[in-house]
Amino acid sequence: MNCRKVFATLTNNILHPLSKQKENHMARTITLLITALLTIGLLSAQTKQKPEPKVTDAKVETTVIQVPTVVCGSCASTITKALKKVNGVKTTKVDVEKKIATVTFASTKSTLTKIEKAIANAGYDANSTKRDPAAYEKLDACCKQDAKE
Ligand SMILES: [Cu+2]
Repeated sequence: MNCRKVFATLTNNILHPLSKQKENHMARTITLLITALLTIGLLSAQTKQKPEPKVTDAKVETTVIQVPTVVCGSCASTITKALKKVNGVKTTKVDVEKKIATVTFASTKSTLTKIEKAIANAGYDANSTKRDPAAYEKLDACCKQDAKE
């Protein structure tokens, strides 16, 4: 761009501020368009990445374990604490009334057998897995009521 052109443009802008506004407007529109395109690009890239975690989610299993020797809230918290230490276990919910433990776990990291074993090692029967007698002995007196009956 030579001096003359620059001068002409400047003069034009001074004389016709409207055209400058138009230019500004266009520049803004272009910026907005680019931003929009970039956003769409980023969003679609994220959408493409999403299926991966979904695959992992699909491997989360829910199991309902019979825990017939559970008698109180203390039992429930003992089991919950024990299961928290099991690799792959996501959630644990012990229902004292129904005597069941609902456990969600990543099947890639854990198995039902491992979960049953963890409950048994905490002193409670889990499905057909019998409790560890030594662990049972260490439980609070209130948690041993099933043996007295
Ligand atoms: Cu108890």
